[in-house]
Amino acid sequence: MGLIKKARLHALFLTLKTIRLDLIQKSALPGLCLCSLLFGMGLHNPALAQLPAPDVITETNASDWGVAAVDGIIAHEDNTSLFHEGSASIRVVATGGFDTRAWTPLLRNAGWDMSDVILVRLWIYAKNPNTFGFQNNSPWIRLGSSDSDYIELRPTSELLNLARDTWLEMQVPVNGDDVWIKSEVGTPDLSHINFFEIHADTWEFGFEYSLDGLAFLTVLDGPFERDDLELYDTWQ
Ligand SMILES: [Ca+2]
Ligand SMILES: [Ca+2]
Repeated sequence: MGLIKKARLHALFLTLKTIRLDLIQKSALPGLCLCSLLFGMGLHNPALAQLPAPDVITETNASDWGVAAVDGIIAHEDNTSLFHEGSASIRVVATGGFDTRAWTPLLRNAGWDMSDVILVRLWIYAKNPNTFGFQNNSPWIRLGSSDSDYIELRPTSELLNLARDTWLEMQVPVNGDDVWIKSEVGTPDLSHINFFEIHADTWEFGFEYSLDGLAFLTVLDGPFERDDLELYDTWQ
């Protein structure tokens, strides 16, 4: 158990010691009273409550995604003919040869508390007819508090080429590791993340990909299959 959780439990213990349990027992609605008390103390875990369940934002949810490209045309849609979880994925099609991006929610106003999130998981299926495939270590993802305050995670290799014509599971540690290099622009706040964004670039021009099973996972969702993740350093 990590220091943060230990500290929280210790604070909870101290708080409970000061509670007049006789007052709770005398309440006409003791259960409600206790629930209200615990809610007020944060034990309802608002971080988890605010986060979307796995795949919700990649399940017939294209209307809440936005896309943009430096050049060419980029479009997106719900893809009900190619998916990995549920009954649809988010398909992004680009004709250009420079940076492209797709983000959710559309208004970049999610307000997600990702303080406890250690891993972003998503499945991706790419089609790229160009000889050398993707470029600039695609895909790179951003967790943003604003357009100028975000965490960026970029692989050390052309990872998206491994997703050509097959589903590839990506497990991206929020703190980065040897596979995913973390950088920060501005002062992003994990307790207030307003959007998830994914970028890709290609040699030559034109490609597409489909995203599915997007999930923001905490240590409670583990154990995770990758043994090279240094996920637990701050929790043990
Ligand atoms: Ca889905
Ligand atoms: Ca390019």
